Amino acid sequence: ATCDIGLIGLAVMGQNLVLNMNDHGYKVAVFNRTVSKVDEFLNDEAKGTQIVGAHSIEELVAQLKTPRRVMLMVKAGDVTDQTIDHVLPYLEKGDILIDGGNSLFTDTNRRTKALADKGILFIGTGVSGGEEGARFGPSIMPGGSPEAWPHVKEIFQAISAKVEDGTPCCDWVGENGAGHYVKMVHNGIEYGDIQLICEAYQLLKDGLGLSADEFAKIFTEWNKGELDSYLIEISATIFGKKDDDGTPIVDKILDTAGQKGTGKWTAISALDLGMPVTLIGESVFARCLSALKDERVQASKFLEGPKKALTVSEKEAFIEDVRRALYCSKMISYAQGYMLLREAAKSEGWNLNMGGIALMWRGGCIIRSAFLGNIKAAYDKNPKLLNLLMDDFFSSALNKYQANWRKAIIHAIEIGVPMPAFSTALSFYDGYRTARLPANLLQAQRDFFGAHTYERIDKPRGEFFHTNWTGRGGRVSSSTYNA
Ligand code: NBP
Repeated sequence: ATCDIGLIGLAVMGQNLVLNMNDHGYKVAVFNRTVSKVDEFLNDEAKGTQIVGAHSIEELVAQLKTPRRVMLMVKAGDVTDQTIDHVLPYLEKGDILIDGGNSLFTDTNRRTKALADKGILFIGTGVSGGEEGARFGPSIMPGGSPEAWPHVKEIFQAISAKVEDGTPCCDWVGENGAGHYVKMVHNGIEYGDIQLICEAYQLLKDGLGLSADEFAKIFTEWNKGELDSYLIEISATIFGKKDDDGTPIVDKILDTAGQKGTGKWTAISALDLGMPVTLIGESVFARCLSALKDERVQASKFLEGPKKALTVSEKEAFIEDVRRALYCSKMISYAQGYMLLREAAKSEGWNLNMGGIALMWRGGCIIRSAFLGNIKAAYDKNPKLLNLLMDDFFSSALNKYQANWRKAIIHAIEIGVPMPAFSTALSFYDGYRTARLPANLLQAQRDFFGAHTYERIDKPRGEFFHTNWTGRGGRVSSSTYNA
């Protein structure tokens, strides 16, 4: 047995990770359910490498040095469970099984425990960066059995992306499903970033009538400043790409969005934990609305927008308003994502390193950006930071740009452009900085119709009161638990 690691699942992610490991001097054995893909891979992309093909799981495992390391890059869900069941009979106590797919963190919690009972060390890891990341340096977010980490640390950090100073975008995240949780929130934030960019695009397109070529220039400029990021960069390239007939390809793409579930999982987790992660939620719903294409086309014939199209007098100034509004909304989205991480860590007993997570996302992955360096700096300055928005860098940027932010959204409302993510970000900002919200009235209503009781500002917290609002009710109140 001479191989350093075995990998099962030769689709786009698996193949590229294997080639990446090979580049870094690791000898990899590979297997795929459809076995013909193993030979195709060896005769094509992997030709001339030291990669070893296997035609069965037994053959794959027999190639591995002990303790054996087997990584799965297969479809998440039942397929991952089935594949684990197929590998298990060939493993021994102390071997390491790694799931690099987009698994739901609760599945990873379950698998880590079940495999630990069998003496197998399990890692559930997020791998981000798509095809190119996998090939040349992804962001890798591993969690699971802490004893497994020393066995994979070297190889994972070797193949991962690196930030400018050479630090790998891969470090231990935490126990059980922590790695997959962080990857899920990463994907949720990715949904948010994408939605924000799309809203900025529509506002400028409908508000100023800009062409794809003008967008290519604007996004190239934006990518040089505070918004410097992979998604802004690829958007600039997308706007510049022409179809065979010389017209921009972006203008020909059908406006219905797909999704594979990680944004939805993030929103569900936020609801479960009671965290107001509104921007990711709106981004998921925006994709759902986009998918109702036929219905929207029909509705467009019935429902009117504002009568007059407002014109923008200062074109350049308005583009700058939108840029600043995008930046402010993005700060809110990351603050919300970090609130969710903080709450999940509390609920799952994970000791998440918030600055370390920003560093892992700094390179290799889809949300990589200069901005993540500012998040890292905020947590370096104060590892116990309650909320990103309370860091000087973020609060002063919001204070400086909020007038532009409001102006952009007001204009969108006036001309009838939907801005769910921009506006929920601003509403969150205004809610979060409001010391007294109207929930006093809400509690009164709940007490009125359901005797749900309320606390008073002139009495200690935790003391509950009921008012007989109509003079007709009894003296019995409902219990005060929060569901
Ligand atoms: P897919 O998610 O399309 O998975 C394809 C692999 O799963 C193939 O090897 C396929 O084998 C195997 N598979 C399937 Br499908 N059903 C199987 C079954 N019943 N038993 C055994 N194997 C089965 O590939 P991918 O896009 O490379 O993604 C791999 C993992 O990485 C997924 O969990 C994905 O969510 C995650 N991920 C993907 C990306 C991305 O950008 N694509 C990024 C980050 C993470 P076959 O060849 O025999 O059909």
